[in-house]
Amino acid sequence: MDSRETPQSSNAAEDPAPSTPALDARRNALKAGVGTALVAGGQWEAGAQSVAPVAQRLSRPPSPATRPFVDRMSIIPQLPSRPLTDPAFASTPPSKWPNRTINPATKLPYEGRGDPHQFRELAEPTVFFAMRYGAVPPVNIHSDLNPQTNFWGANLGGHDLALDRPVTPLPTIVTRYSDHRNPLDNKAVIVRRFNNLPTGAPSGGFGKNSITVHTHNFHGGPDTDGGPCDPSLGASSIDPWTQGRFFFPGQYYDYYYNMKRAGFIDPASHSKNPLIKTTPSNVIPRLNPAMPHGDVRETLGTLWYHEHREGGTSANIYKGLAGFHLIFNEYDTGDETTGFRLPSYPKYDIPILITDIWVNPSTGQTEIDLSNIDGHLGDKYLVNGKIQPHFPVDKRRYRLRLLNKGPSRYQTLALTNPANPSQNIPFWIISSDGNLLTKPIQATSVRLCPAQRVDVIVDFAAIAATFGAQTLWLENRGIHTEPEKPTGDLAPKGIVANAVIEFRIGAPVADASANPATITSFAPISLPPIPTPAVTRTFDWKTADGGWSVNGEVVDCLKVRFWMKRGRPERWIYNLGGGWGHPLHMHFVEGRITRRNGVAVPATSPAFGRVDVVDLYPGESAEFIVTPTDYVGVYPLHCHNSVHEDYGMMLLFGVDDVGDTKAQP
Ligand SMILES: [Cu+2]
Repeated sequence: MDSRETPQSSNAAEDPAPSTPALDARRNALKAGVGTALVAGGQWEAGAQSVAPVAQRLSRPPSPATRPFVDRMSIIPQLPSRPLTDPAFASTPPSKWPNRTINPATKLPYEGRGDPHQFRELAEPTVFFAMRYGAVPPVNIHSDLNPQTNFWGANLGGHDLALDRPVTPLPTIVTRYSDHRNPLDNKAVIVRRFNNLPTGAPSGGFGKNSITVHTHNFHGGPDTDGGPCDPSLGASSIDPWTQGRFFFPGQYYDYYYNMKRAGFIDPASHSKNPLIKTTPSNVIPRLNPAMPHGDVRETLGTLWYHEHREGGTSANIYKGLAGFHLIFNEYDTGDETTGFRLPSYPKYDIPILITDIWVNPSTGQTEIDLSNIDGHLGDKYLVNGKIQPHFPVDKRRYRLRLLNKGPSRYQTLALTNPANPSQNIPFWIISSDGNLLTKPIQATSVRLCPAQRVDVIVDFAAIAATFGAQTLWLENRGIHTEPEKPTGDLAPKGIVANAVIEFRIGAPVADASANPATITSFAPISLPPIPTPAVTRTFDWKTADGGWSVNGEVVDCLKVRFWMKRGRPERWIYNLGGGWGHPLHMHFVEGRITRRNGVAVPATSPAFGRVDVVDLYPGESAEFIVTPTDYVGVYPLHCHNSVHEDYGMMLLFGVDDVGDTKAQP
């Protein structure tokens, strides 16, 4: 047999990576079901408030010194679409049902997917992308450091990885919604992802080569959601409830995006008989006659996609397996001369992926400390693959799409004129987690916890004129020194170590984009009314003995903790115990935060918008209103400090036509 492992054969074969003993012990305990037994015995509640001693947390030496703003920020390449005659598809065209034929070379099915694409008969794909995941060749992240060898990425879909080499951040996927004014329009998409990751021990000792890709937060079926679980570990039987989500080296996985907004299924087609279990295989595919492409108010714009396998997400994202997925539409067109006239993509609409890394001074390589279950904090900002880069800008308006990749750091971002840090420099917030607000809101700072996105409009011409700035820092003022929580305090402005990017303002150029001050509404993309919830559930996010829990239980990939009913609104109460911060992410549904710490969120706040991450600081609580629509199946709810997620802070919930009313799932 070849060097790669057959995943069905044993647990040991699943993970060729020798990871840290602490993580393995934790995962083995989870796999052995120890967690459930301990819950039954009440041991989780007795757990210590902190499982990692402070000395251990602080024991890492700092990264090597690097000069700020030496390297230029990269623009992330865009993934090209491909014809079906491309080698990526020619021998096995994408189909609704997965290709479970056994590949003699790997002894595995050609495709990792277990489920058929839900509702695919309503919109057969018309646009095709491919990408191949693999190791990134040695790459320069700063001129003062040696080339880095621990990153994984994906290429632009070319057949030959030696010619079309993997990059990180992953290529930007750009798609469009089907035009909601034209029932016959169809822009449905397939992204075929090949796993060409190395089969030996991973570089740097971290990373898992069995992967699943979540597009955060596309409204898609469980087959395409990139869920974290695969209890079957590649078994060849097809069962709609297997949660078979992984694809292994040598396999591919077809992800299907129908490019409709939420609300495209006719509620009258929901099953009315509670005795008939609604599964992905027996849902009735019938379009909503009132809105066959869904509800325009459910439009998303800035999404990102990332690896999400249970017990390995933090290492795999840290290793580079994350990128942007942008969706344009009839109004947010990507062209500043049409629609809302937001700055044109790609020249003046810039996706910016921010993360913080640690470079081990003894190896010179980017590494992650997985022994600390509280999280991982780096001491260098890595922005589109460069440490503390500079970026030349024209003297005009830009749309910056900011993503905090995590794994653990909460950010509070502001613009600083290094020549005069006392100035408060305004910009415009236009979206929260990829959802346009009702209109642009002016601000001088924005909070961004792990996995959150914000689109901002920065008018470099106005800032240069008003404040005399020639350069401008995007600066993180949030103080976050212990991985499990931010302090909530702000550092003074103008500290160079806190600078994420230095913008260098150049000459004025033509600008046809709208002045955000004159945009009074993003209608018809607008906020739907907040529905009256029919069910209330409470979720306590807290420590458990040796890990992190939701309501005292760690994740169990064989257990669906509660069931939502399609179309029925729910109120979720999130409580944080102890002194921890948790960014809480629900797949598949955009929700509304109606109250924070008992206080109603005002309609004038950016936090009034639709979100998929609830950014809770230590001791906070929130009320979150969510309504599942269209798809049935199983999805995760989890903390997006991905180290917490890997150590158990996740659950699976289901959506069907019956639902339950468990108050504390
Ligand atoms: Cu957490």
